[in-house]
Amino acid sequence: MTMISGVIEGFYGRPWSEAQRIEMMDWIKAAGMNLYVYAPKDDVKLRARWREPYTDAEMAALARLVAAAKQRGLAMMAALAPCLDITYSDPAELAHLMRRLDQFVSLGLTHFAILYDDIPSRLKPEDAAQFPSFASAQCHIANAAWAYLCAKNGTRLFFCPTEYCGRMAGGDPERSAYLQTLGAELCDNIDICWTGPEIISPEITADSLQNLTKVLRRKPVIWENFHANDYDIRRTHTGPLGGRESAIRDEIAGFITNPNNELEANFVPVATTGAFLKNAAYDENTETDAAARAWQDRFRLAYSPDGETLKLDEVALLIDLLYQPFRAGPQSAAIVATARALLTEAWPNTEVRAWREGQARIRAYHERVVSLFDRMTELENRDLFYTFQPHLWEVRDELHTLTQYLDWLASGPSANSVFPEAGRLPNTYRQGLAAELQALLPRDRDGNLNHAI
Ligand code: GDL
Repeated sequence: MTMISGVIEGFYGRPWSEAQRIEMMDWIKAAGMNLYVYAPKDDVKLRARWREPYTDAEMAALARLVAAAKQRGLAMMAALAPCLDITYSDPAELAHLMRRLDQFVSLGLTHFAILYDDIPSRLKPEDAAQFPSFASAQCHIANAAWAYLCAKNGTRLFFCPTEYCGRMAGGDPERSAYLQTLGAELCDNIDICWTGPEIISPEITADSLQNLTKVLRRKPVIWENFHANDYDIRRTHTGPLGGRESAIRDEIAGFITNPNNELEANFVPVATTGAFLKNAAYDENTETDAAARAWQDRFRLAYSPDGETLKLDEVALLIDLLYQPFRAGPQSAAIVATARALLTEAWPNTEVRAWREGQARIRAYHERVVSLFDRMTELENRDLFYTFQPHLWEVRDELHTLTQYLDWLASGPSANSVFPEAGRLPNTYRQGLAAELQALLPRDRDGNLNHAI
C-alpha cells in the first residue's frame, strides 16, 4: 500500500486561492504523492469560528476542490480545529462538530483531521471536573468523531496534538504524560501528527521516531515544517528536503508537508519531498537538480516569441540563495565561508593572492545575483516574480554592501576609519519595531539569549 503523503495547507496567514490549491494538487501528483489537506489556519471557519456551518457558496467552492483532487487521483482531507474556546464536556459542542463533519461527508470526503496545535493547554473548570486531563478531554472529542464517522472503510482521521514536537513534550516524548494519555486513550486507528524534535526540525532520525512510537502506540504521521515560513515572513525556503534519515520512511504512517505561504516558492520542496518518500537512496543534490529542471519551464520571460525561460543555472542559483531554514545552499554557503575568511582579521592583509581571489569570487557572485534579479523582473508569471522579489532584493543589497566593504578594505583605509557606506544612510534598512525589540535582548553568535554578554 502506498503511504499517505502530500501537502497540508496548514499555515497562518492568507489562505490560498482555489486556482493555487489546484496548481498545488498538480505538483503533489507530479511528486508521486497522494493527498491535499485543507487546513488554512486563518480561514475564519477553521479555528476562530469553527462552529459556524459553511454557507452554500463555501460548500460549492469546497466541492470544486474535492472534484479537482478526485480528477487527479488524489485524496483530499478536510480539517477542523475546535480548539481555542471549546468546552470539551459540553455535548452541544460535539453536535457542532458532527454538523461540520456532516458537511464534509456530504461532499464525499472520507479523510479528516482534528487539529489541537498552538492552543492554551488549560481546561475550563467544568471540563476539569469531568476529565482527568487535557489529553483525555481531547481524546474524548476525537474518539467521538471517529465513532460518528462509523470508521467506514477508507476513513482516515489525523489528530494533531498540542504537544506535537519533542521540545513541547519536555524534550523526552516517552516521559510526557500528555503523549502517554494519547497513546492509551486515542482510538488505535486515529493517526497522530508529529513535527520532529522541534517545530521546525533541523533533523529527524529513525531512532527518535521508534521511541515516539512506544509512547503513541502507533507510528506517527510526520507534519513537516521545513519549508513553512509563516513564523518568519522575511524568509522563504525554496530548497530541497534535507536532514531526514532515509530510514524514517519505515517508522511513519504518513508524511504531510506544510509549505511557504507563497505558493510559487514550494515547487522544489514538494518535488523533493516526493522523491525522498519514493527513493531510499535519496540524494539532496541530485533531486534538487532534477526539480530545478522540472521547474525551469515556469520561468518564461514575458513577450518572448520563442518561449525563452531563465537558464538552468539561474533557477539553480535562486534555489541556492533561498535554500533551507538552517542551511544556505552549497554555492551560497561557500560564499559565506569565503567572506568570513576575508573578514576575520581586524585589518587583513588584502594584498595576498588568496584574499584577492576570495574578493573576486564574491564580486562575481554578486554580479550573478544582480543579473538574476534583473532577469526575474521580466518573468511572465508575475506571482513567481513577486514571491521572490523582496528576498532577492535583500540578498542583492547585502552582497552589494559586502563587495563595497571589501573594496574599501582593499583600498587600505587607515586604522579606526569608518566605512563610508556611500550607497545609503546608515541604519535605514532592516529596522522597525520588531528589529528594535529583538536587539534589546543580548544574544550570542548562535542566537542564544545570555545575560552575561
Ligand atoms: C506551527 C503550526 C503550523 C505553522 C507552523 C510553522 C504545526 C503542527 N502547527 O506551530 O500551523 O504553520 O508551526 O510556523 O506545525
